[in-house]
Amino acid sequence: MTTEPKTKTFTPARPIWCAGCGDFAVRGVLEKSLENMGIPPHKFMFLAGIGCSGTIQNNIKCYGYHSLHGRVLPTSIGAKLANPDLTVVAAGGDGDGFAIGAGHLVHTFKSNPSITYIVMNNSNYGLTKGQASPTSPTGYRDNAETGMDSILLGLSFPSTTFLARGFSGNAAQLESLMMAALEHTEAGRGFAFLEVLSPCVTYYDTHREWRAKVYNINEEEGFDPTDRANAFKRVLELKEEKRIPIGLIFKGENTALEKLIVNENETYPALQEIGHTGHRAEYDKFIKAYLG
Ligand SMILES: Cc1ncc(C[n+]2csc(CCOP(=O)(O)OP(=O)(O)O)c2C)c(N)n1
Ligand code: SF4
Ligand SMILES: [Mg+2]
Repeated sequence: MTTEPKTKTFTPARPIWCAGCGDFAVRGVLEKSLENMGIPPHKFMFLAGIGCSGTIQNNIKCYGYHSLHGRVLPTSIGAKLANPDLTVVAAGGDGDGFAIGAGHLVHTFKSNPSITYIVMNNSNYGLTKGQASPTSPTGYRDNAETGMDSILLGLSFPSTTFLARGFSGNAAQLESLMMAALEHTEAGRGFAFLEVLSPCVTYYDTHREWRAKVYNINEEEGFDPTDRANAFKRVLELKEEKRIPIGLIFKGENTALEKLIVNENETYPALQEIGHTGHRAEYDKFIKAYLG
């Protein structure tokens, strides 16, 4: 006789990305890194924003949450503060994170919660057919603005603790960066920001251009990722030389948000009894006091 399983498990969906999309590599590397780290699905919460990149959380076996466009960071911080024992990873695109969600990114750089944030940067809005994003260069589809650099933005906050950039075309390096990001958050050291250059082969195929321009800053003799001022200087210089620095660009120390906010001696909010029966006596006391 077969017994029914007591719990239902979620079967990941098949990706709906175009063949050749850089996001496939990001998914593969994340899955491998979670396995290497021994993080089981029931302790892993994966949240994503809206965009082609945002569908990534449908494709990994874990607890997943598809947030509103641009709101993946506050939602992920909420999950981490509700249960700091969870490994929380947020993901999304350059539009989601650097346009509509830019304000949240600024505040996450400031507050330093121990979550990993993966931004799949393809320098356009892939899902809505290729409009210019904050990282698109001048001239892309008549874009009159200058593209932003998220690593320089992150370096400008004294509170940041982990800033890295990978390339989907270099899976080995991306895996070491992903592992380093997860180790950073697992150790409760704060916010791990990982931008991944992830070309959109359908609307803006930058694969060859980016392959020719990427520069592994960690292979540079004497480069010290704990030196914020030098990291800022080198990223600016490399940009002027039309190179794109990749690697672990900055690593620092700062108290993580959950350590400042969550009381470790109390039951974490997500684990507290929320059914009305558990609070009936307090509720009755409150109503009695209110009615006099
Ligand atoms: C509030 C809101 N505004 C606009 C949209 C339309 N929209 C969906 S995805 C997207 C941009 C996606 O770009 P990006 O974050 O770079 O993801 P990609 O598809 O490139 O991976 C936009 C503008 C939306 N879904 N919700
Ligand atoms: S449209 Fe671009 S970003 Fe979206 S799945 Fe296709 S290649 Fe990837
Ligand atoms: Mg994009």
